[in-house]
Amino acid sequence: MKSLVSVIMGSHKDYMTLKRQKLDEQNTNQRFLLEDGKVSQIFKGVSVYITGFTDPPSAVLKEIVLRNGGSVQMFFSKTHVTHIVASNLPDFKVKLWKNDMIVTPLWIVDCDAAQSRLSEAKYILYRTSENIKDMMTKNEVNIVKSVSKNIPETTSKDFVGEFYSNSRLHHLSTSVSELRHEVSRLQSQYHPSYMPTNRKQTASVIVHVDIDCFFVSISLCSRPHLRGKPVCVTHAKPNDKLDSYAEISSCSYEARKFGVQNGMFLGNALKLCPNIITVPYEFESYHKASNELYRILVEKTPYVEVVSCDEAFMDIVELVDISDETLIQEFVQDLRSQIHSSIGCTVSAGIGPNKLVARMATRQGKPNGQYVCYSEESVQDYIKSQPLQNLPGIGRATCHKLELQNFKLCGDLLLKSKAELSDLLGPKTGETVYYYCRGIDLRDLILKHERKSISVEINYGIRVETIKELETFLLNLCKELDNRMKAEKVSGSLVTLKLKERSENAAVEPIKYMGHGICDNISKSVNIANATNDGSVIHSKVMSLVNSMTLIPRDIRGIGVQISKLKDSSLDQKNFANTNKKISKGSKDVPICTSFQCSVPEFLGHKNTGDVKNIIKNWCESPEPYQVDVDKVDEYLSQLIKYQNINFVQELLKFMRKILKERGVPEWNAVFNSTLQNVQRQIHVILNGILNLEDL
Ligand code: DCP
Ligand code: MG
Ligand code: MG
Repeated sequence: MKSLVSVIMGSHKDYMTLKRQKLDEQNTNQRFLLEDGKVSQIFKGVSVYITGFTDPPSAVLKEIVLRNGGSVQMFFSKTHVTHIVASNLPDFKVKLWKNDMIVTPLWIVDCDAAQSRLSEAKYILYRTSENIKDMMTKNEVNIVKSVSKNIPETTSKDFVGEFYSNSRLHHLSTSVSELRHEVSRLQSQYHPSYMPTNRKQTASVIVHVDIDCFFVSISLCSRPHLRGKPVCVTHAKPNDKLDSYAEISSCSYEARKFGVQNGMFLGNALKLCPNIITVPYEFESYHKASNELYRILVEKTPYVEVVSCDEAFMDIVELVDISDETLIQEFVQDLRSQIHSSIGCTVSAGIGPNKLVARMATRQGKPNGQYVCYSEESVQDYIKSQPLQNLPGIGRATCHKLELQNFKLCGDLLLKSKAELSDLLGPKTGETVYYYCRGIDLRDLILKHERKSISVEINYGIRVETIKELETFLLNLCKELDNRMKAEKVSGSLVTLKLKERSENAAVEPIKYMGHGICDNISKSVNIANATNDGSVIHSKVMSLVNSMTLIPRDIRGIGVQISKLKDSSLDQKNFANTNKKISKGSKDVPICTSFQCSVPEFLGHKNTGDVKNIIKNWCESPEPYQVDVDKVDEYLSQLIKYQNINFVQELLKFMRKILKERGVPEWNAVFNSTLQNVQRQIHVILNGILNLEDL
């Protein structure tokens, strides 16, 4: 065999061939070393490439594969690798390997445990049409469609509401924004003179509180007989089996003793803890408990930062004598007891000079305890001993890079300069890690929040056949957005439509029932001249985006609408250019609604049809159409349609057309046509009808 050195001047291909031969030899040697020459053959012909973080780690997987007659490749190659093993992959790799067999590490573990080569079907990480076809021909897979679940049709008007009422991620994200509102309300209730501003952490005593296994603890309040048992909260049914992909949102500390963790699939948890008891979500109760938690905190001080539904920071510097650690301990003990007796859940706390240390100290206190790490000396000692993965916000990839260089604990990095860490991890992360390892946190306590955007996005259960169905779905989604904007008292002027479209080679039905599978992300935005919080106006803008795209409706797997450039809606100006001054005061008060039941919408503060027509007339006679005005009229017509006041819609359109026909200005005709199209589209969607153009 040629040595690697002898081919170094040759082609890259030669080099790689030799390198692979060498690795194969190493594989074989290791195999025989491991089993005294007796090798199980269950992975014969299997050549795996293990990538990213895996559970169990790659060294363990490698050992299993080799022990069972397979081989492990250090580099990916289509010709040499039969199976890619990964727990998770970034989007670009999913696309890159869309036609390859990607299995979860569990396949290797389970084959080893069963001492037989199990079908990969249950262990495929992402399904593409290719690998599904492949498995279908081998008759190995039950197509996921056969799973029956009670999901309403995408276009049904209940879909959006039902999705959001069952989606825990939705509850988690909206609960944070609702809690921020609630906290600012409580701040003004309990501390009327307090003006919210973000607060530097210098000279602070930060307490971090976090409820122990929050969702489970709430469930146990009404099920005391389950206390002390392994319990988890999940959407699954009690008779779910080992292949359940239902995610565990919270598990009791008794379940954690078996290795069960939050975020694990129920199937995997059942393997670790067959007696685990599942209980359903109780969103309303979480909501009440979170509000009460924050009420207790804000009653004591306005310096409270909302972190999540069960977790907050507070600065107690003005509440206790901070030179006496015993007093700090007592204060936190009392606080925890008060929370426990009020909401029935135990809570843990960490105390430190900043958010970083306080949060890490909570870990130490869990469950149902507290840990103070406040003096300079104790902070240094404590942080030094912490594994890097305990640093909040420092991801796995960063830890992995550091581990490769043999850095495992925060203390291991103390000799590294900021510049060295920045070179290794990039400037932002490098600097954060540099400070965090010294127990320094330069962030403020966030007490004032400014929302940049509001989104509604659903990437589950989306299956539409036609643009009309997409339009109906978007209308429901925009109504949800309308509700949220009104709840937040904001309006916005930039609308973004976000779609997930099935990638070219992705399976029509992905592994997760009604999930989105492998998709391309598409996003397109449009400005609205006048900030709005009216869902129907947003809908018409979104539809203009849809109409400007080439879409295959049945390939859409995720739909979202975002509104940004937000402003306080109570400051919305009623600025209809150049018009208000010409409203005739004494016009006849004609009731707007002539046929259907309706409430009367306002147009720039006017409900009288005569006044409305005067404003519109004045506008139609101005030299050029202003976009602000077009939007206002479109918005008003949308509201009339929503109130089913079609007669007045028709009357206004006739009225406008008459004036514009006489004027014959092309720009104005274009504006009228686009308004007319908007109206037709909305009438079609909302009332399933169409305006009779003859009558216009
Ligand atoms: N949660 C969730 N999904 C996530 C994270 C959290 O559903 N990815 C929910 C369930 C948790 C609650 O939020 O009960 C609070 O999250 P924590 O991270 O605080 O977890 P727990 O309170 O369950 O456990 P711990 O005792 O570790 O805080
Ligand atoms: Mg918690
Ligand atoms: Mg928490």
